[in-house]
Amino acid sequence: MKNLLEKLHIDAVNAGACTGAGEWLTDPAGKVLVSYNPATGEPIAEITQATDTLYDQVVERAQKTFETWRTLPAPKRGLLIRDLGNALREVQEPLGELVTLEMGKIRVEGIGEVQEMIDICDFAMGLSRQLYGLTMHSERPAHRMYEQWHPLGVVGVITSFNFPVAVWAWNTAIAVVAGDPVVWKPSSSAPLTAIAVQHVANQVAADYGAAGVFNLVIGSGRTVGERMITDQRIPLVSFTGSVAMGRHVSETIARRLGRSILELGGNNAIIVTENADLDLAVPAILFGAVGTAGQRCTSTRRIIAHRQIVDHLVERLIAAYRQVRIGDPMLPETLMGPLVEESAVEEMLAALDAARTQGGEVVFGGGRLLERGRCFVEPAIVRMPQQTAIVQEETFAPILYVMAYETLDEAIAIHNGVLQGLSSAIFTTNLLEAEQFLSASGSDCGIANVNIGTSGAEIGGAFGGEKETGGGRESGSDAWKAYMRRQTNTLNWSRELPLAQGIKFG
Ligand code: UN1
Repeated sequence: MKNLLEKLHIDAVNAGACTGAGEWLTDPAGKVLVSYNPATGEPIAEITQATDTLYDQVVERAQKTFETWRTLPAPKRGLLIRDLGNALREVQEPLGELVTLEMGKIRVEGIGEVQEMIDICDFAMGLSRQLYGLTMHSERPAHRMYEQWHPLGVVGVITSFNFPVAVWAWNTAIAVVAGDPVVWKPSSSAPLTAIAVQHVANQVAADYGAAGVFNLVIGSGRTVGERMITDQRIPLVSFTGSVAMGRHVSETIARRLGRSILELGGNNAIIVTENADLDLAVPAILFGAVGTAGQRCTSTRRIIAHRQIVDHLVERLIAAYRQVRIGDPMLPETLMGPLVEESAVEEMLAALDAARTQGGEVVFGGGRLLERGRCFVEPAIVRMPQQTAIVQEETFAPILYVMAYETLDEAIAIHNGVLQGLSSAIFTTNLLEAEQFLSASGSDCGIANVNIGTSGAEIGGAFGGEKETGGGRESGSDAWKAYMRRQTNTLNWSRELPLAQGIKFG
């Protein structure tokens, strides 16, 4: 562990705010935050959190940097992000391992998370030459009309523990290419991964004289988070977290007429029809429900299976769940590590109790594994007679509810009968069923897949969801537009002044 921390420049005590290389900031008044390894319960290192004064210092620095950063041509800004991607390639393994150490996802998933960071850097680099605006035909002679996309300003990025570094990268790679400095508030459950990333970003920024582009402020939601969402200097805040917090973030930002990108809860389902290839469906469900110990926004939480195949599917799932090795997330044979903290274990157990009270039967797992550690559980499969209140909630743990259906219309109604709308999938070899699921009257989610699971989206698509998921889109496609301001320009190159709509004035 010591070796790993050294490689990533993590000290025993780390400053909780930073604006660039040699610009780590501490205030002795800052409260100490200890980061623990959820697999062992042992402390890893400490952080002196940012105070109000440091927060202001960081935002001022970012704001000042915006004045110059926005004038650098976008393809030049893209070079910085290209170099960030290359620097991340160099630390992919240790950074992935630190993710594992700090929040408990298995090592291959930690390394995969860093791959998402690299991928989005490549994407953003290409994007830096493709920030296209439209041109329009003016109704007036010798007039030209077009739109251009300008940098927006300082972007606040608030991330969650479950993808402690990838979500920063999705936002930051795009924002920085768009011309916006970023101020990052990482999760208090995964602050060390943020410090490691900041060190990498500092190095790259220094090569470009671009200190102040990547900024970090570590502190609680109540202090730093609250400051960010009320701060007029931050025109856009991208927030990943719970629906309850997201509602507060959205209301607060709306009050100051700022912009937000919200990435909130999911309650993702897979419909398995009688025409499904179960050899595909079973491993997809396993990865979706048990991967990352059920702690992805995109984790599979509900299975809606045709009544003809539901029993067989559950048998096969139980057989697959039996093979899942639970333990030290650093070991290559482990498929499921711990939950992030003990309170998550308690929430899982409470949800299972509620499911039982609501008529559910736990057909696999659901117990604590105290002999492994305080944050370890067995993943659970629960058969539910219908979609009761607890099934409609997102519990951030490896619980899979299974329900049966008769007709595809009914399956889609159950599927859409929850408040969240992030990711969804259907397993079928029947084209008509697949198309119905993808149609306007099919899945109501931001992501809808056929014959692949709900989690593990690629960065090239826009990522996000509908309803209580918050409507935000990050990452690929044209999600970059949220990080820029659109300006419509009309240019008159005639010697007349014709008015629009044919108005004669004076
Ligand atoms: C999240 O859980 O917040 O699609 C993000 C996926 C990952 C990202 C999940 N690419 O599962």
